[in-house]
Amino acid sequence: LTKDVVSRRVSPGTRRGFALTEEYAKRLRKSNEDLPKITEHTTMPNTHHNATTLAKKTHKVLKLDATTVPRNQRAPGAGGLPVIEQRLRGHKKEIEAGWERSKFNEYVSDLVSLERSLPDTRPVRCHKAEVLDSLPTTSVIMCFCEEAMSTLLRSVHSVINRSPPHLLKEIILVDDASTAEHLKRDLDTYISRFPQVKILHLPEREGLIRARLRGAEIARGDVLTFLDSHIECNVGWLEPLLDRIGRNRTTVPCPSIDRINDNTFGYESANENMRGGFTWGMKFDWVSLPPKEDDRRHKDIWLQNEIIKSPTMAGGLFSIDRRFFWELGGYDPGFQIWGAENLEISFKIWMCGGSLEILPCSRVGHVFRRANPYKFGEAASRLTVFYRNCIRLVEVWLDEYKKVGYFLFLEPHVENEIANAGDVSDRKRLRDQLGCKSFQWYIDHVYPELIIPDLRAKARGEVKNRAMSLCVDAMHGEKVGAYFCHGEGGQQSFTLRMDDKIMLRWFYSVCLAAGLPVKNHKGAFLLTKKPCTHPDVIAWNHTKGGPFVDQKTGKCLGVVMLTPEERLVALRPCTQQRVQDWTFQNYLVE
Ligand code: LR7
Ligand code: MN
Repeated sequence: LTKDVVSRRVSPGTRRGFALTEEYAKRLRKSNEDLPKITEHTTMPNTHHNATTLAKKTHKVLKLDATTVPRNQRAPGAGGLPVIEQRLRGHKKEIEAGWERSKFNEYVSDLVSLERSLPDTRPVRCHKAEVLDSLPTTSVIMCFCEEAMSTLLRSVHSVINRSPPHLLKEIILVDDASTAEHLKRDLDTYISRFPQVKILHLPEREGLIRARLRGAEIARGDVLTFLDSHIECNVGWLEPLLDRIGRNRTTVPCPSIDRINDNTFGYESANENMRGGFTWGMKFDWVSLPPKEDDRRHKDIWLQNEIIKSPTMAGGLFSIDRRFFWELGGYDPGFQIWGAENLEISFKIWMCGGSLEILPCSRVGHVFRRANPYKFGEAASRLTVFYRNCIRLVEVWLDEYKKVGYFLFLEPHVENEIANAGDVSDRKRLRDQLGCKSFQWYIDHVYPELIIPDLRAKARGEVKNRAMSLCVDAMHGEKVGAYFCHGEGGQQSFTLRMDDKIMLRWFYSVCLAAGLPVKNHKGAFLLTKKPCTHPDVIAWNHTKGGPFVDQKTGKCLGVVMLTPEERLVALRPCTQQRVQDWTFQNYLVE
């Protein structure tokens, strides 16, 4: 191996990289000497493009370097730069087809080298950090379903090129029964040149959660590192992760997730002052650091192993001690296709004796997609799959808070889906056996900033005018309408709070308020939406099935017809007629 190859196949020690101890540097050199020689091959193998277009599109092979300076600065995407529009001219059809197939700009991805250089996005202070001389090894597990060839291979190359060989036990690719032809033979041929890469073609679609379990079952590294199949590992990404586990086997570190632009494939640095939270709809959410944490980070700019303790993880990218993963029972194998496993493992890690961290000194880019390139199956939609997974999660881990989860987002679907979510008694038993702490403990100690909505209310659900067969509809924008009742909740779902204000849905802290006078309707005022603490918010007198009377003006909730299409709700002089009577779907206090 030439010196050049060695230097580009290891990751740390570059400008901002962490400090190398002599012992660690020795191990690294040794592991590089043991490397089998690989052939340079960084262009796209022939997949759905015919040979001529491929020849036109592939540029000179880019020699990868792990520093900030690309070798061929003009290659598309080199150095993590966005691919410029000029390159796209005259390719509209192919570009559209690529979006359709992969839900990102696959045409652009195909232009970018499979081994491009990236900007080093680690904070400068990372160079003060040191890692243990002796680190655990890792198996990298990457599941994919209908992934574009170029993103998949770029992911694989980035792992091979930027992981010290002695730490990378193997890469396990799990093909979750993709139907695309190129993900079978072509892929097998391509990766056969890499002895450390194994591929598992699942005969049946398992979904990402069980696919990960299949990969984890055959993994032999000390640590499991899970990655999505459209990522790029940046320089020095691996050592900080393994270092945290080497120091404490119950620590579960995640890299900071940079963004690979889904249109231009530009590599964009992540905002560091964020960590993982969640919504009561059981969705992962980025939240800003609480002031105390933020302060600590700003004051202590030379902080050595800089870490952010995080209540949850996004789900796709993390390392975990292999034995610890199985002690925790892996993932719930009852989870289908996509979703909720990220919160399950987050809650479980914290509640059952571990801890979860984000490491700003470890960077991995991810292509955020707005839609999925794979199907959700015949029986259920994307949403029902997600609901059922949420039900399993909530039943097993949320204790008395499960009511909050159910009420807030899953209604009105929850009733229908509970029966479809499957049996969770095994998972509950597992939690008991592990002796995990309560969800209350998790909130108190890990996520005290979490806002817990007040579940008490006088009434909930749609607000129906029986005489006119209309429902109050929050719509979008300023106005509040009266529409036919669709029964789907959403914008027609309200809460009559204990303070007599009508709030949108269950949680938004937005209430119905008095707005502008209505032209040509004497004494009528439109309704609008304001934060529930705003002085224009209306408190109502109401008894079941009767009128809503504004406590301040004595006016009643009514309907004005502005045009035959536009019906809005308004405050109007009371008439004692049935057209001003309203019924909430559920009255909770008599
Ligand atoms: O049926 C499937 N089989 C699969 O193998 C469906 C998906 N997959 C693969 C897929 O090819 C991909 O590699 O599983 C991986 C994740 O699927 P994505 O990329 O469609 O998911 P996502 O990136 O939109 O969603 C995030 O939340 C998911 C919840 O189940 C997973 O935890 C994803 O790993 C997770 N991704 C990340 O955390 C990356 C950072 C995103 C953020 C924030
Ligand atoms: Mn993803």
